[in-house]
Amino acid sequence: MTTDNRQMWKELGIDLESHDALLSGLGAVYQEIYLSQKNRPKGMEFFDFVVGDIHGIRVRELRQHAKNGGKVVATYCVFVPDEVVLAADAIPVGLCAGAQFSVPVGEEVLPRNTCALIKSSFGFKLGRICPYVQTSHLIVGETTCDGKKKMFEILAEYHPVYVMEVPNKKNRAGLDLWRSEVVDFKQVIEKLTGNRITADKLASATKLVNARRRALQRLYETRKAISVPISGKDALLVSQVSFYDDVSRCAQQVNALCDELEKRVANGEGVFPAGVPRILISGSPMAIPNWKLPHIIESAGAAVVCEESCIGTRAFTNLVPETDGTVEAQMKAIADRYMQIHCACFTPNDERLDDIVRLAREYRVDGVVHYNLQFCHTYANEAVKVEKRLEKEGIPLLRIETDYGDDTGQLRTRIDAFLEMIRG
Ligand code: BJ8
Repeated sequence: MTTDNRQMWKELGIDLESHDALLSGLGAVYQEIYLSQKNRPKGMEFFDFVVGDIHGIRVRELRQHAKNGGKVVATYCVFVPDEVVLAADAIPVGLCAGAQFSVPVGEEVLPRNTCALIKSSFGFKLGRICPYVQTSHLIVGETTCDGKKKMFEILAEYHPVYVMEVPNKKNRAGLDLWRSEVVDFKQVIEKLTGNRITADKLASATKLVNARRRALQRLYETRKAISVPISGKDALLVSQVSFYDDVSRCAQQVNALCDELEKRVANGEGVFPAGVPRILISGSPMAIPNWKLPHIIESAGAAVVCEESCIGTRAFTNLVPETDGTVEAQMKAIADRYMQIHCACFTPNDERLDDIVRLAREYRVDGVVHYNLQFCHTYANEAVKVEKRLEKEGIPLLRIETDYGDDTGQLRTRIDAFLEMIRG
């Protein structure tokens, strides 16, 4: 940790003592979970570097952007369209909310029976522990689940917040509402930045974000191979980093990693012993540094080959059509692409069940682990339907409900039993 970083954090109003504790804990966990893996792709070095300097270089880049008059827009959900932010020369940053460290801080204000993701994100702001939040000019929330939607009202007492209304139904009225929300969001961003969003700017931003989506699609494609060329933990990390790294650099680095992975696939070179059970994780997002479940699954001798999650397939499935049409036509295309994200906040949401079955087949999985953050009622209730559907399809399922606390022993026992059942 450099003196320069400390000075920067101080200027951002970071609580240095808490922040030191967060980073030193993170370093030890990363060593144990990530750096101890064998035969990692060389392309992961970039992502190790990014995490190793998680609150350094990238924050410095954002600060420089702000010093040059640019704006930083922080988000918590894959519904917030990055294209609109980028088209106004602002930088979107997906905030992490996966650390137990900030949960007790969040609980000082929020009810304890709130999901860990919400408490963690709120705690980062309240405790002044996250330099990304501190660097941002605006946090964009959404009305996806009740917990988040009400948390944003409280968060607005501490930071500028704008909330987008995400409809509950995917019908015509829902789509119309969402299209108008995206147009309103454009106006908010134009006002924030003082920049007009033109058709050319939107078209370039769309190409940029699509390039990142394509790179992530390519990464996930390699995981369908019989010999899986990358661990689930590493693939998850790449997805996590893609939320806050520079969009173009991230796409380049993911593509460089894919060049290597595709060679591995061609040579039949995998990171797991032949015949290990293949697992699809489905459910709530795993924000950085939430690596608990994939670590337990892979330590138990299975391979996580896909995540049906917003830090996974939901983030990159479906591109925005690239056209040089009018601003209105492009905005409509952007809005329509985002309405294809099958979050459990929608009712009904049968498309998500179809996705899980499709992904299970495409990635040739032996079982699905449904991951549910405790107190997340939308995913918990939807898990009932997931269970029925997978039973009908003959796909084994294990439902896990957990938070960011240390229940590793208990989870390990359940995962071991599930894998034992799969192995027959
Ligand atoms: S589009 S999944 S990123 S809302 S886990 S905070 S739902 S109580 S995160 Fe999500 Fe957007 Fe949907 Fe994806 Fe609420 Fe549940 Fe907590 Fe959640």
